[in-house]
Amino acid sequence: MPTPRVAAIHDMSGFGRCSLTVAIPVLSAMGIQCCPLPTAYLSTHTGGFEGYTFLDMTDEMPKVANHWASLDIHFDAIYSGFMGSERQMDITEDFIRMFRRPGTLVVVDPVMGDHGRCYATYTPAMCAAMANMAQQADVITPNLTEAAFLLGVPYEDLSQDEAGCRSCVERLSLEGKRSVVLTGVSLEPGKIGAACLDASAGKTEFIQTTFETREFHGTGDVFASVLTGALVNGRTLTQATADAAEFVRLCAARTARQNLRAREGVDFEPLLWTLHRN
Ligand code: PXL
Repeated sequence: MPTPRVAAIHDMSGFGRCSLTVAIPVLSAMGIQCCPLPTAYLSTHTGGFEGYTFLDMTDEMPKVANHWASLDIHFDAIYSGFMGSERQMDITEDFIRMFRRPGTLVVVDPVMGDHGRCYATYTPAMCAAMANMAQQADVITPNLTEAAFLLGVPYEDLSQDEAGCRSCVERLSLEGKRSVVLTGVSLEPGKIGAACLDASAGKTEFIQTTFETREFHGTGDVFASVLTGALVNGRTLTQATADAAEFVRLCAARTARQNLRAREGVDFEPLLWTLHRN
């Protein structure tokens, strides 16, 4: 089988383990070629650091897309995440239109915020543009905060029990047109996982694993990268969700044992081998 290829449209944060510094190694470890299309270059991510640099790469993106198109490069999946400007959502939408072929999987991680608040560099206009762009996706992977933004409802109004999550993923599926993996779902104390609505099966399932003591930055990116890789490798949405939840759990457990600060992300590198496909 030829090596699958994924276009990854995210920022590159030099320190802090998120977005491309997670997507590239994770997809590579899963036997997938990752072609990065950076949206911005930051010295660190924006969660927990002061004074980070931010180089916006919006103008570069269409040039990269045009060059790739001129080379007739095909992608098995397009996987997007953190965006640096409003226009990048339109450019990403154009990219999807340009490169989508029958069978191309489009995963949009609508990275916008966490714990009920949006990230420092996001504006309401960017959140609206993200919701618009995410309509192109086959699969979206919002956390509860991002789900509230996409639905245009206050975060406090989303009830996080099973019925609430079911209703949330159903509303986010655009009447069954796209699959939804809602992350950060905790159905009982000490557990964490996701609710996934598989649009092709028309079913919602819950995956719960042990919550490993505390939260770390970038776990959403680790989750979405493993999920994307697993889907590209032929796993079902439920299997891919379980794979992603288990890898995040392993990483969080290891990182907690090492006493690392949350802003450094999860210490995933020594665990990449567990993702290797036979
Ligand atoms: O993990 C999401 C993310 C990605 N990229 C950048 C971020 C964040 C979250 O804070 O700041 C630059």
